[in-house]
Amino acid sequence: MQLTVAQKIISEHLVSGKMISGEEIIISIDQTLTQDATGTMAYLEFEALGVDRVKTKKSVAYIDHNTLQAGPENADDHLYIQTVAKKYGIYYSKPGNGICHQVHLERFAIPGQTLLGSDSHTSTAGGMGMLAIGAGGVDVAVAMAQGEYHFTMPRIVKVNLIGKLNPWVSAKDIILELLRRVTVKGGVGKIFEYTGEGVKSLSIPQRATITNMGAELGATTSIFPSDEITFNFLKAQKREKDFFEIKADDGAIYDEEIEINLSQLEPLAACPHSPDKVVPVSSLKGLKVNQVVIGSCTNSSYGDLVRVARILEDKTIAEHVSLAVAPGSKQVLSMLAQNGILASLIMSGARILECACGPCIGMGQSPSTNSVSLRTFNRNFKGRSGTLSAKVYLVSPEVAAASAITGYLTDPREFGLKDYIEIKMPKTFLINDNMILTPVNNYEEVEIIRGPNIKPFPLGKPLSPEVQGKVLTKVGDNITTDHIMPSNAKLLPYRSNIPYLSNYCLTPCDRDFPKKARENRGGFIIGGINYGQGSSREHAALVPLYLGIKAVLAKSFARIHQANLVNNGIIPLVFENPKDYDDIEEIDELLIEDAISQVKSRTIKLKNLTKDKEYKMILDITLRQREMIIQGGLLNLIRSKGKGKE
Ligand code: MIC
Ligand code: SF4
Repeated sequence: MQLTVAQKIISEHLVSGKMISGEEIIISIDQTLTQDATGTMAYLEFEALGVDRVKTKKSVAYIDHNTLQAGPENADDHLYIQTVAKKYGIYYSKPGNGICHQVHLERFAIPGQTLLGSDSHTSTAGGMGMLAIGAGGVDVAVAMAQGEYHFTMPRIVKVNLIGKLNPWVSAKDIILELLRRVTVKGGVGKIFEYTGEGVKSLSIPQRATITNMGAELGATTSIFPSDEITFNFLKAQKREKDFFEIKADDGAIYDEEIEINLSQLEPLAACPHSPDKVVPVSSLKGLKVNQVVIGSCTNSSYGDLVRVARILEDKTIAEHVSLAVAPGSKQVLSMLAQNGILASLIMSGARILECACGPCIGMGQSPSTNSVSLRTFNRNFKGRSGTLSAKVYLVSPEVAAASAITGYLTDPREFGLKDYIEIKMPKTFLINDNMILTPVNNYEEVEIIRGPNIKPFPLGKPLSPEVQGKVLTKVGDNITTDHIMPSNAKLLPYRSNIPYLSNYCLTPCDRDFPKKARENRGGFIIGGINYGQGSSREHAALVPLYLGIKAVLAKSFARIHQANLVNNGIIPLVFENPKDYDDIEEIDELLIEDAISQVKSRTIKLKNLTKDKEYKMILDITLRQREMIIQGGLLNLIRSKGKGKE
């Protein structure tokens, strides 16, 4: 049978199930990654599974999110992760070494292998031809303990790239174009697989920009074939032995097909407050810009920053602009420093930040009130920058750099640089893995250090026969995990402290939500379309669990969030008739009778006691997930079946 790249990798790793879209499958996981904002929970959950060592070929713990240390909390979390990593055979990438996805691409990603990461942008490694999936912390904990991952076989979308990018049009514009067409909910349940003659013209970091932002489509993952460009990248990283060629068979069958003609693209921008509100940069001409930030796991590679530096060379940023640059990794920053290019950035007025997520997750550099911020990042959700009134536009590094100079949103084709700046991939990157601590043999002697900020995580309870409670809040479409569990410099230090975080749950939508949840001892949340889009943060389920949320009723769910709810024993119900959404109001009293037998079926009867009505709700989850709901979550399910096993 002729197979696509994704199907080849899945079939090679298939432990059970059939590779038919919509069927539950189990695949073996070769590698895992965690970062520090999700890592503390993931490792607490891993410890609860009671195994001695990770079962993967390679697991890596990165510190890249919570690097502003305004108190001991973040440093305590880092120390916990460092010691837990040492104890269980996990590589540890120290703070300063770079953003997990950039470093993973450089030093660990392997074509043809599988990667599960507790971060939604884990798909970045798809640029290397790896099947790389973002998931909640407990799924990653289980993958480390058992070497496996359960998920629903996605539909495979062929993205046929034809033509070649014109000068000043960038890989970012390819994925922005796809977001414009498909939207932030259009990728749910799908893998985007890139093919066509256009693939050859894209470097690995460019491919990784595209697979990275596949997360914004809501996709399960995105993947490129591996070819001689992949080989050359690996060779330049002195990892040619990791190369494995993988391409789709002629005649492979895809579920859907999209074509993008690269030659017809122009510089694009995603407008506030969603990555799919995409328009041509030329249509925003004259927009005054107050801040420009270049970096994040989407656009902080060596090539990206060299081009930025060349645009900024011998120029000064506009008087009213603040420019910040966060290189993606120590490798990128040290290469810029070594060849002197860093000086062009500094001389132009750029504020050089450490190699970390930084402003992307609101860790510093919040823009001023009502200002316009251009960012090369992947998300521009309202308030994510740390400034609620800021208007954040997502653009390519080229647009960002040109605009920093002019002070207005600028199409780089009109910036006045005569020639396009071609960047050649270096023959060899500067390689020094001294910030990656490797697993040790004498792990029995390692003592895990837990600071006072690390609190136990809430554990779901077995499902009660009657699920009853009030509607605590009703929110609209496309609610992000940044709404459900906001993250910023003030809250991120408490990622291992669920009781503290619970004071902020859903507050961007409903300031009184935590109070109402406490007063009513939990209840129900009502959401619209694509509820829980965005990050993989499990906290968006753990915190509602802590507040006693029993079920979320929505028009549809984002993939990772739905899995996180189920993993924590919260029932994700979809309105069979979306009009019922309009009928339910806050404070209505809802009841699921005979819940244990009802969750075994696809349709659930939900009573509105206040209005004396009954709604049909769909519970579209797998058999194993139904068991999870009954047992009160994944950890309880595993425990019920014996240590570390299912
Ligand atoms: C994000 O970009 O929102 C994050 C922060 O990287 C999250 C993970 C988290 O919330 O810790 C993600 O994308 O999964
Ligand atoms: Fe970090 Fe931003 Fe990438 Fe998330 S999207 S991993 S916060 S750089």
